[in-house]
Amino acid sequence: MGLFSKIFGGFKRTFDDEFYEDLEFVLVSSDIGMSATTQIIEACKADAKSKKIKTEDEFKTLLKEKMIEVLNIESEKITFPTLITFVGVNGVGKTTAIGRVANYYKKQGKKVLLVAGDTFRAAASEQLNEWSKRSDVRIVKYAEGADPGAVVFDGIASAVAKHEDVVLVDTAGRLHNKSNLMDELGKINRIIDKEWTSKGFQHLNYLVIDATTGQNALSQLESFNEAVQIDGIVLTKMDGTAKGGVVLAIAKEFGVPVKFIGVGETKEDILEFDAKDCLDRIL
Ligand SMILES: Nc1nc2c(ncn2[C@@H]2O[C@H](COP(=O)(O)OP(=O)(O)OP(=O)(O)O)[C@@H](O)[C@H]2O)c(=O)[nH]1
Ligand SMILES: [Mg+2]
Repeated sequence: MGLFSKIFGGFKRTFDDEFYEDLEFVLVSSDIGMSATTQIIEACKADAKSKKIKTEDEFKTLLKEKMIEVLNIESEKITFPTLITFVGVNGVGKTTAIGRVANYYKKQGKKVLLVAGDTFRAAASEQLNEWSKRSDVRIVKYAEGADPGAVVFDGIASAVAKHEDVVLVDTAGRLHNKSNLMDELGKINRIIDKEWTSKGFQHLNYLVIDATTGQNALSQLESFNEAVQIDGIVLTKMDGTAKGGVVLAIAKEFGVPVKFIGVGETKEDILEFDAKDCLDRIL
């Protein structure tokens, strides 16, 4: 059920204390978090009074406006050439996101290179290879079990030599244990700093989050933030029954913006983040 129908439930409501208590409950149980919920409710209360809001539709418009304010946070603009590392727990959609983001930039006329930094599973680089064909972009990959640092090193050398605009690095979502995974990401980042960022080029880390995850996305962000600085979120699986309300909590509590949303499995199914469109999906 959508958030609005949970709040209004088909009844005609007056905007009194009881209404705001219900609203708070619905927002918090939609993973929006206490802090963002409080901000949204206080802003709604103030405006509902000053703007003399009477109808459900007027209130919905107001609520959406206040939620957009939470989501619209300043973020670093892409400057080319750029290298983006995609991190996240296993199965969230990192590899699929890279394949689709590759198509997105390719269509903008950019030269895109994929780097298969997930050498943990044999199928991982093969899966990325399929995406390189589908989106018609180059790939640098090694055999299973190779050192991911070495793949990234070679990927960067190749990107610099061929003047690529966008370098997208896939990483493993699962290793033997969590500290292994974080150590590996730290190592990849040090290589990127030395070989890429030192040349004055941009490097961003995107955390891929499955929209069906809910609150757990916050602890994923905390864990990955310990190893690397997370610059943006890719919110996948927004086409299903996903709610994705947690991105408001992430924006409010961590100041990390959403960059892309995944809305399916074909190469076209990735959208550049737009707060209004994203909220329409959440609501
Ligand atoms: N419906 C839908 N499915 C998606 C979306 N993004 C990814 N998937 C599916 O989710 C599954 C996992 O995607 P992957 O890209 O392999 O995930 P991953 O994070 O690379 O997984 P690991 O490499 O195992 O860590 C695949 O079946 C994808 O097709 C999306 O936006 N919508
Ligand atoms: Mg993968």
